[in-house]
Amino acid sequence: MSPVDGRCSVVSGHSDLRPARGLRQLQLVVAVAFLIVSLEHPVTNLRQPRKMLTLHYWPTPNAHKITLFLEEAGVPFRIERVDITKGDQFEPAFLKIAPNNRMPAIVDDEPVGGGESLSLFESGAILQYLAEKHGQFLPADLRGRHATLQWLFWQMAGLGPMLGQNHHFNVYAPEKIPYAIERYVKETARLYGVLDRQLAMQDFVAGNDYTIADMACYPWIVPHKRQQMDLDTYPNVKRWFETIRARPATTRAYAHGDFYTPPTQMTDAMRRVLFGAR
Ligand SMILES: N[C@@H](CCC(=O)N[C@@H](CS)C(=O)NCC(=O)O)C(=O)O
Repeated sequence: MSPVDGRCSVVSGHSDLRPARGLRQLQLVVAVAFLIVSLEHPVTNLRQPRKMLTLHYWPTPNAHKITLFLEEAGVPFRIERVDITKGDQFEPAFLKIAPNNRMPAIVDDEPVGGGESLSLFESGAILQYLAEKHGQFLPADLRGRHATLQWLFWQMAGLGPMLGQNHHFNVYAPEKIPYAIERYVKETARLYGVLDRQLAMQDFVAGNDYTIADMACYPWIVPHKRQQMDLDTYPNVKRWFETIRARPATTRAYAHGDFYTPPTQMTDAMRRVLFGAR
């Protein structure tokens, strides 16, 4: 075989293909320097145990909130997958950090002030923690801070749970119950109306800056078609939605879920895990 044949050139062992001695020494120096830098670097840190922020994650709206923050703020993190369709949320190790058997959850090995790793569940609490730790996406002034937390709580107590019920009765329920569908579609429309009126007055949910309140709401507006909502009816929500969708960090945040393609139909096994009320 010819030495230019790509399949054999790597394993040929021909001395004429080896780099000259000087070049080999240079390669060695570069490799050692890379190793030394990697040992301390926050992302490639090779020392064990590795201090990191771990996100317990499966690609759903509540988890996208957290990747939105982490990508916007440029915080290094690792993902631990919690396959909620197979029941990972009931594993004893996961329940120790998230006793409500729901993800997302985080474990931060480097909390401010040091000490034990800090674990948290509930996406709203996680967003507030990260915003306070990194000093981003939560205004420091009294009014701005509480406007943001107010809309964050609105999402956690209203938008999320109601739209979740909309998904349940519209998409997942094996039996189509008109009363339940109508109830949650109407409530969804009411909440979209509230959001639309708020966004008519300012660029983002809690003011003119992008905050954790927007990060909490946006992933729940992504599936608007499945909620039977038409964004043309809510022009301010549509403008806001398109603005956030166009942010490079939003693309990076959602790419973490690219490994998973949700099935078009929910299987009985998935139904038992998710709706078996364990
Ligand atoms: N209020 C919680 C809700 C979390 C939640 O419902 N997570 C869902 C996925 S979006 C889950 O883990 N479901 C697993 C199950 O239902 O067993 C939060 O915002 O973090």
